[in-house]
Amino acid sequence: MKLQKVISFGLAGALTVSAGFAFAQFQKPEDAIKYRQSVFTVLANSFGKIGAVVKGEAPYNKDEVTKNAAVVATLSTLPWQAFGQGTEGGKAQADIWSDNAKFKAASEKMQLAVANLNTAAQSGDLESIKKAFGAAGATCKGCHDDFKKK
Ligand code: ASC
Repeated sequence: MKLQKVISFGLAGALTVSAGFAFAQFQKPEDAIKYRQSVFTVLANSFGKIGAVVKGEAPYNKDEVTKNAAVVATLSTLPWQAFGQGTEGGKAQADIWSDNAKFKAASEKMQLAVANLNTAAQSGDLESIKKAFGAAGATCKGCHDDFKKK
């Protein structure tokens, strides 16, 4: 095989694999909806556990808060890939797709805020944790106000 042919086959193969991956991940819109809702459920659970500490409803334990903040930070990167074209539904408002740049900006704001919460958790300073938690919660609420059905 000529080198050029080898390269073009290789490129076509790579494109097929990457496109195939996007489709293979969610075979039906309901799969994407279930995926993003599941991520938000687990994320909210860990975020809520930190919230209980912040509100004084649970004792402050640095290791616990650090673990939960790490879960939140990791999961914060995941839901967005499950809001692709054709996956409208669940509690998602249509604006997610019609004003996707705004949704993306809101998702990035949230990811930054929870990364800051993760840093604060590692510092072990409860006052910084409280501040970072408040800022992160505001990004959750902001996105819900604009993009989540009530
Ligand atoms: C939570 C949770 C949210 C946010 C939001 C903050 O604990 O489940 O969705 O905080 O209520 O305003």
